[in-house]
Amino acid sequence: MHSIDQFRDFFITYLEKQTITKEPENLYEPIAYILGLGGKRIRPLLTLMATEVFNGDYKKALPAAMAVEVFHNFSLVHDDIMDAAPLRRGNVTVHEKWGVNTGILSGDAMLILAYQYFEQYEPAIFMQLAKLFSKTALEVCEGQQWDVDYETRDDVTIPEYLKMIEYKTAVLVAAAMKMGAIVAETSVENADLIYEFGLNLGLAFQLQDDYLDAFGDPETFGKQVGGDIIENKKTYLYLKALAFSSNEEASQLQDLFSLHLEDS
Ligand code: GRG
Repeated sequence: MHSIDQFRDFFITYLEKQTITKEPENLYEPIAYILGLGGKRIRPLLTLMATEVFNGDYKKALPAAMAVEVFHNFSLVHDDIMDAAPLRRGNVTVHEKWGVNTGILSGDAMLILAYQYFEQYEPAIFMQLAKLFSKTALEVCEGQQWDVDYETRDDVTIPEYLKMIEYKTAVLVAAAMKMGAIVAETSVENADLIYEFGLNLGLAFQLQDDYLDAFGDPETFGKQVGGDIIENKKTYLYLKALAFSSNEEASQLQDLFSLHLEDS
């Protein structure tokens, strides 16, 4: 089994070989820009790892890993427009550099580009990847819509929050892993199990992201610290703070925790 650092290197080498810049240049330049800004590359390396876990060749998973990373970056470009965010990965955001209209169009183009990476697979695998991708992309939209809606609501519950982050963030992590399983041509049962694992990993990941927004080091966080609070985002920390200040919310939180305890 290769190490996480090796998988990241394999992915970055593949990404750097991609020809992104075509005409019109100002549509494609932002795509190359955002993909070149780095980031942790967590989702694509999870795809490669999942393929290898199920005895597949990680090289076969590179186009699927690329599709996941292009989609993720597209969602960041559009998210930054919605939040009017000045910084992404410590650099100027796409819409700040090229304007909102180009940001929207480049994001749209990335969504299609992501899909095109699946065309490199044989029909049976293509069908499974495309189906999973469509379902995931829609769920990400749904999660993002809830996130937007909750900005103007003060009665968001913890279960609502958990569903929102499951859709906004966790389903893509889960799909990234399941795609690796699909490429490895493992059993449906294995693919479903790794999807479940990815969902939980994604939830933990978003909870940590919420925490870092409030307490992260501005140098390493790469975006505006406290941005969620400024945007009135309903994060786990926010809702927990609310729970401590309201008896009704506190008892709801207790019910939720005892439910989890009963489960375990
Ligand atoms: C039209 C399908 C469709 C979607 C658009 C904008 C949007 C809807 C969704 C955005 C979802 C979003 C931004 C979720 C946040 C997830 C998150 C924690 C992002 C940060 O991920 P990292 O930390 O970033 O992996 P790096 O920079 O490391 O890649």
